[in-house]
Amino acid sequence: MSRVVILTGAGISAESGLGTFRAENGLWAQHRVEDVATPEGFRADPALVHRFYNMRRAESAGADPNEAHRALARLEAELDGGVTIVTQNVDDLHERGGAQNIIHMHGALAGSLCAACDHRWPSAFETTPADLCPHCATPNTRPDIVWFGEMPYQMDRIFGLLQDAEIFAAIGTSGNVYPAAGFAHEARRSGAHTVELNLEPSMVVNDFVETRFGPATRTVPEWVAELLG
Ligand code: BV8
Repeated sequence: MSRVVILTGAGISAESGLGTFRAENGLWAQHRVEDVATPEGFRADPALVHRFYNMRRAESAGADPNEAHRALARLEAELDGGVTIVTQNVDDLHERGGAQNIIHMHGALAGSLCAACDHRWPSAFETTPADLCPHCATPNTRPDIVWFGEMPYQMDRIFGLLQDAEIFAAIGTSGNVYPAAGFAHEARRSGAHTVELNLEPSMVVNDFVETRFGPATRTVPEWVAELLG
C-alpha cells in the first residue's frame, strides 16, 4: 500500500539527455516501432534490435539523474505512508537518483531474458543474438523489455496500488500507450487525487483533476516540496 503512486515516462529523463519517443527527433522518428519494439521485429532482425538496445544502454549509462529523479527519491524517503514509482522507462535513472521502491512495468535495459526458457539475468553492456542463455545454453538472448503486444510486468500489483492510492501523479508521459495511459482513470475512479506534471497536456489530461505544466526539473521539486510541506 502506498499513499502516493507515481507513473513516470520518458519526459522525466529528457533533461538528462535521454531521447523521448514522440519528440520530432525522438526514438520513434529514428526507428520504426514495428522493427525494434515488437516480438515480430525481433524475430525478423534480432541483430538490429540488439543494436537498438545497446545504443539505449550506452545512452543511459552516459546520462545522469536530474533534479526530478532526486526529488522523487526525497519524497519516497521522507513522506509518511509510502511512495511507489511505476515507471515506463527502461533506464536506471530513478535508481541512480536514489529511489528504491520502483516497478519497471516495461522492463529494464539492465536485464536480459531468454526467449526460449524465460530465464532472466543481468544484461551485458553489449548484447548480440549469439549470446548464449546461462541457463539453457541456447542463443536466444533478448532484452528483458516489454514490447508492443506483450503484457507489462506486475499489473496485478499496480492495479492494487491504484485502488489504494491517495494521490496518483503522472510525470513526463504522453498518455499514448496502454495500459499505463489508463492508470489515472483507474486511480480517480477509486478516489485518488490525480495530478499530471508534464511539458504539455497529455492525451489523457482530462483524467487529471490537477495539472502542472513545465519542465520536470522545475515542476517535480516544487510539487514534492509542497507535499513534504
Ligand atoms: C499490451 C519499452 C496486451 C520499449 C514500451 C489500440 C488502442 C489502445 C491500445 C492499443 C491499440 N493497439 C495496440 C494497443 C496496445 C499497445 C498500445 O497502447 N499501443 C498504442 C501505441 C496505441 N500497448 C501494448 O502493446 C502494451 N501491451 O497492451 O498487452 C496483452 C494482453 C494480454 C496478453 C498479452 C498482451 C505494451 C506496451 C509497452 C511497449 N513498450 N517501452 C522501449 O522502451 O524501447 S512503450 C514506450 O512508449 C514507453 O515505455 C511508454 O510506455 C510509451 C510512451 O512513451 P512516454 O514515456 O509517454 O514518452 P513520449 O515520448 O510518448 O512522451 C514524453 C512526454 O514527456 C511528452 O508528453 C512530453 O511532452 C513530455 N516531456 C518531454 N520533455 C519533458 C516532458 N515532461 C516534463 N519535462 C520535460 N523536460
